[in-house]
Amino acid sequence: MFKNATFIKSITDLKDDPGEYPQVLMIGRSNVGKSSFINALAGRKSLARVSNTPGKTITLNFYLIENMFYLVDAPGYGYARRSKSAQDDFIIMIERYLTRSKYMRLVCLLIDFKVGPTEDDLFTFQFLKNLKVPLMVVATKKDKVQKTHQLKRTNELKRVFSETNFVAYSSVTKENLDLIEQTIRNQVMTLG
Ligand SMILES: Nc1nc2c(ncn2[C@@H]2O[C@H](COP(=O)(O)OP(=O)(O)OP(=O)(O)O)[C@@H](O)[C@H]2O)c(=O)[nH]1
Ligand SMILES: [Mg+2]
Repeated sequence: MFKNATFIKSITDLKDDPGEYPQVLMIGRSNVGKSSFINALAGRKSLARVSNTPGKTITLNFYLIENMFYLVDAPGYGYARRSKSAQDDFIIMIERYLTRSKYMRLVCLLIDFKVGPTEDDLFTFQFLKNLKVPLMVVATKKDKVQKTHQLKRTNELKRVFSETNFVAYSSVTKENLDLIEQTIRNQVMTLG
C-alpha cells in the first residue's frame, strides 16, 4: 500500500498536466473499478470518487503518491450515455497524452475478470500496444467469480493477454495488491 496519497488536481486540457513526476495511468471501461483500485492502492476509502456518473467533459485526476509519482484516474470508456464523438474525443486525448508525456511510466488497463474483455477492451488493448507504452492488464472484481471457476477464467484471460503483464485482482479481497504495487514501484523508478 502506498503512503501519502494526495489529490492534486483534475485537468480537462493536457496543457495543465502537472508534469514534474512520473505518472501511472488507470484506464478501463466505465464501472470496471478504476477508482476503487486507486483507493485500494492508496489505502484510502474515498480518495478517488467511486461510481461518479461520467459527464461530457473528459477529466484526468492526478493523485500524488509519496511525493514521488502520480496515479492518474481517467474517465471510463464505452459509456453508453456518452456520444460517439465524445468517445472519439476521449481516445484522441488519451493518445495525445500518452505520446507526448515525458512522464508516463505505466498504463494499467483494467478489465472485468468476469465479463471482460469486451470489444471496447480489446480495441483499447490493441490501441495501447500500438502506442508501445509499458502496459499491465489488471482484471478486477475477481471475487465475483465462483472460487471453483477462478483458475479456468484466469488461464483464459492470460491467453488473451499473452506477452503482456497480466494480474487478476479484487478490490474486495485485495488479492495481488502487493504484486501490483511492486510493479508500479519498479516502473516508476525506470527512466523515461
Ligand atoms: N465486487 C467488487 N466490486 C467492485 C470491485 N471494484 C469496484 N467495485 C464496485 O464497482 C463499482 C464501480 O467502481 P468504480 O471504482 O467507481 O469504477 P470506475 O472504473 O472508477 O468507474 P468510472 O469512474 O465510472 O469509470 C462500485 O460499486 C464499486 O464498489 C471489486 O474488485 N469487486
Ligand atoms: Mg472512477
